[in-house]
Amino acid sequence: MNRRHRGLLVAITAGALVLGAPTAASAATTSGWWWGGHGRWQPPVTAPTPTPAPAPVADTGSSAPAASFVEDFNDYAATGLVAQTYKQAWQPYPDGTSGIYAPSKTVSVHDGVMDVQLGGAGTAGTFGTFAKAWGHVGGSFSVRAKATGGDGNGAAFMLWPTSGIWSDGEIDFPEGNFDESPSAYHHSMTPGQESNRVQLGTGVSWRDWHTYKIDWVPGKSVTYSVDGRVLDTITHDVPWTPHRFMFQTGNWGDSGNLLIDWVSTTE
Ligand SMILES: [Ca+2]
Repeated sequence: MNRRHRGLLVAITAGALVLGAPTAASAATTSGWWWGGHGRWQPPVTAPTPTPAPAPVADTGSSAPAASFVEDFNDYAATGLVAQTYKQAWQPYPDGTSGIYAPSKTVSVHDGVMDVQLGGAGTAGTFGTFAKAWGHVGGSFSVRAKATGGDGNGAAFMLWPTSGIWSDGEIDFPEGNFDESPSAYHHSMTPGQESNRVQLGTGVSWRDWHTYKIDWVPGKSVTYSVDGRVLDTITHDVPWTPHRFMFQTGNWGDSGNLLIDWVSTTE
């Protein structure tokens, strides 16, 4: 049985968090559990539809296209204050989600990077503004990241369907254990076959800085690149509905740090 099916397909409606049993947390302690292969945990929790709010002016990098959102993480934010300081850029899961995630205890911003502590609580959240983060239909999605420590843990950056319906398409990049090389995973959109996916190895290490980019043309193609080097362009199982760009880390493994220098999403 696929562990993702055994896990939590959690619907969160406005004002009501409905969370299933945290089976994934216990499953994560079993041997052989890893990020990029047969055993991943449950699909990401579907976040509540954000209340439209006046969108603050986002930080705009000079090198980015005018239509893109860029966050360089240049403003200091102590642990517990990132959601407030970066409300225009970072929409974390509520602490306690799935019994795994507690972003208010793990994430800080200093020295120009988002610093995600590993080895305690897990972290998950969506990049972008409240107004637009859940509405991506195509575009370019980039992140520059590295990790130290965290063996046995890993990260998955992904485009996840806003509908929460897995067959609307899952695009993961980069994803993998920190003590291994990250990959891209392009999932099937055939209902019941969503766990089938194409894997594209990067050949690079989490231990060094790399820039990972997804170029998504709705219904047509997804191109995966690392440091400007195209891994492949995939033209099947290409989503066409709204997605959000997010990442998650687990609450297991060694202590360490996932560092995110900047993130860019088309808006
Ligand atoms: Ca930075």
